[in-house]
Amino acid sequence: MIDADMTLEETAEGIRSMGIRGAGRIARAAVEALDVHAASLPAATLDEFRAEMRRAADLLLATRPTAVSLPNAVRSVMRTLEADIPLDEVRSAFHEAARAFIASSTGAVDRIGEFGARHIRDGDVVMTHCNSEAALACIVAAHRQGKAIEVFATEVRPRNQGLLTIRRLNDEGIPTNYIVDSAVRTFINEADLVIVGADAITVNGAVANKIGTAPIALAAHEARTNVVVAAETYKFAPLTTLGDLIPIEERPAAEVLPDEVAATLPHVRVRNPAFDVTPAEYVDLIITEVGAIPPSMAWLIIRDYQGWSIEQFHRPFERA
Ligand code: RUB
Repeated sequence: MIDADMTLEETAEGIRSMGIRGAGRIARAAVEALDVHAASLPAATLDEFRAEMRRAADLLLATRPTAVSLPNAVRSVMRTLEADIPLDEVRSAFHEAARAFIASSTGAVDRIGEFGARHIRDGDVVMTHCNSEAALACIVAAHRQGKAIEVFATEVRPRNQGLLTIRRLNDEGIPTNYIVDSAVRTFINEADLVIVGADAITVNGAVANKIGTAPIALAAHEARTNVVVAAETYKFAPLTTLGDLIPIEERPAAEVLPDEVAATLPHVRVRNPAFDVTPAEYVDLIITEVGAIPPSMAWLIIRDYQGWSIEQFHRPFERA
C-alpha cells in the first residue's frame, strides 16, 4: 500500500506494525513518505532542509531492521541532498529521484515476473512461502501465459501472510493448496520448484527472508527440488561486503502467544524471529530485474547495479 495522504509518522508506524509490509512495499512506502514530507517542508535554507530530511529518514530507517530494501531505497533518494545547488533545485531533484525509485521498483517486479515465469513449466507445482510480490509476479505471469500450474502456499505463522498469498492466487484462478508451515516436508516431493522472495541478500548469496524459508530450502535440497529467489537488485545488502551481518528482527512475543497465556507460564520465553537466513548452497538461482544469477554472483549486483564503492563507507549518512 502506498498512500500519498499518510504522514511520515503514519508511514513509520504502518511499517513498524506491519500494516505496510513486504520488502518492496516497505521501500516504496518509505520513499513516498519522504517525497510527501519534502514537499511540505517549510525549510528556509538548504542546511535546514537537509537536517529535517535526515531526521525523517532516520525515523523510517528505525522501523524494521531486516529488509535492506529500506536503507537502500532511502539512501538512493537521500543522495540527491548532497548536491551543492540551490534549495529549489535540490527539492525538485529529490522529488524526481523519489518518483524514479518508485517507478523502477514496480517495473522491477514486472521484469522479475517475466523472467521468473520462464523457469516455470506447463504442469509445474510451485511451493511459495510468505507473501512476496516478486515471487507472486513469477507465478502469476506463468499462469497468465496459459501454463497449467498449481501452488502450495504456507500459512506463515505467526502473522499469517499466507492468507494474502492465497487470496491473490485465488483471485487469479490459480489452483492452490494452503498448508501449515510444518507440512512443508510432507508436500515438498509434490513440488517441482520453490519460489520465494527476499528481504536481504548478502555478498555471499545467503538470503534473509520470512522465518521458515530456510527449513523449506533445506527440505527442497533434500528432495532435489530447485529453490528460486525472486529479488530486485535493491534487496542486495551492500554493507555485507564490509562484514556487516543482516540484523534479524525479533518481534513481540504476543504475536505468538497471547499475553494472558504467557502470564501463566513464568518459565517459558517466547522467541519470535521474523526472518531466517538460507545459506547460498540451498539457493539455485536468484532472479533479479537485470536477469538471473547464481547466488555466488551477488557481489556483481552490489558493485554494478547499486554502484557501491568502499569510499561510501566513509560518508556517515551513506552508511545509514
Ligand atoms: C515479508 C517477506 C517477503 C519479502 C519479499 O516479511 O519475508 O518474502 O519481504 O517480499 P514481512 P517482496 O511480512 O514480515 O514484511 O517480494 O514483496 O518484496
